[in-house]
Amino acid sequence: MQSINTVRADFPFLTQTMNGHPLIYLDNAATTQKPWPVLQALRQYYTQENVNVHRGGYARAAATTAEYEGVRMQVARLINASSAREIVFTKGTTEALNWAAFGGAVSLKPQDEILVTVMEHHSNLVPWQILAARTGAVLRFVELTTAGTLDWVDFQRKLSTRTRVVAVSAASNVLGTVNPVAAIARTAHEVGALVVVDAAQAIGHMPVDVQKWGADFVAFSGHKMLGPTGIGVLWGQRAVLERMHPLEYGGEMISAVTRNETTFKEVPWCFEGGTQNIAGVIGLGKAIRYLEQQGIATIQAREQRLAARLAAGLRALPQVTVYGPVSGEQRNGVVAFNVGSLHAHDVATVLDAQGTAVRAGHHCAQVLMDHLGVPGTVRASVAFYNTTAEVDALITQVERTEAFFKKHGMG
Ligand code: C6P
Repeated sequence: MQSINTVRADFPFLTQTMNGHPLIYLDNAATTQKPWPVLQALRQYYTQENVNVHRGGYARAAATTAEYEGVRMQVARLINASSAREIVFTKGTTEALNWAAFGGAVSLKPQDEILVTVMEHHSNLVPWQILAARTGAVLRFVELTTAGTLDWVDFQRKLSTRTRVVAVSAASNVLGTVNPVAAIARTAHEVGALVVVDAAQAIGHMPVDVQKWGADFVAFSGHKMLGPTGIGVLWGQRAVLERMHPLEYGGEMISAVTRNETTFKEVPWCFEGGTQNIAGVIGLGKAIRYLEQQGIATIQAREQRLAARLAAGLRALPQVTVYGPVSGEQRNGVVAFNVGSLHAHDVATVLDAQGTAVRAGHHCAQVLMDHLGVPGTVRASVAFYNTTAEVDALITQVERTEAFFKKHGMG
């Protein structure tokens, strides 16, 4: 990786102030910042490459179509898919997971079971809840250990021949827990369940190898990996994608249309009806190239180091509770915490006043909040472009917050 100053110079967002202080952006799990190559690609697309894809026969249309399809190949290489035809472009993780649930790859009958974990983001929970309600299937939850990791014994206990789907996040957006996806997929396949992986917090932060994972679907968002918003990916095993039906019918996903019937394009193009987010795809391609230049393993090591430093610094403060595994390989860059009995939003407001951006609340993981017994947490999430000075500043700010509220008889 380049020096931290060189890296930071690629991210114009980071040079701002907030509330009169240099901005410390520690909300990277919500969305990551975009480097110049991505920003320039978006500008270039709209100023010089803005044509529709898969339609026009003129030179510019062919070039933009080739660029768009080139990004499909880039995505395939990034996640080690065996073919670019296993890559479906979506709006983001949420849409991708909805495709996985409602696209017809899963067919459920009453008393079939869907297994999710207590740490799932609503995007990998609500679709399964709805699918269960529509089909009479039963939604079951794998519990967590006291360390905040998936309880493997409970997983094995709840997995049975009735389990038709196992839906699990590769990495939690609250606990920072990294789940053993390959082992989960292998075990779930032994009972014939379909395995759906929410990789929103893994992609761009750790190596993702869909062949090693061996799942059936993997979903992620471009905006959490330095790319634009409004673009994401559903990867599916080719045979599983072939079982799916389109959820959107109309332009460009067809092969031939007569007055009475329509035949559809092949996978994955039959799932990309209407004009797609072409700029998003092109920006995503530049984000992937940027990540690969920095090196995903290097990024992971740096983020783990920063998060471990942050978690250790916060844990050392008497009133602070840090959630999730202590450190090491099972953790990503997310650190959720609370300060005494202070409301997470109050803590975040105090940090905001000092120029630090963190998220507070339930983080779209209310089942997890119930499990933790709190209405919400503060959450700091690092990216490789954060500095140790920023992490240390947050620790000092939390320490001061703790002292301030204590002095005033609160918390
Ligand atoms: N988590 C966060 O602040 P979308 O919004 O579709 O790009 O991603 C949804 C999603 C799915 N799974 C996980 C594990 C996620 O973390 C997210 C998005 C953001 O934690 C926004 S709620």
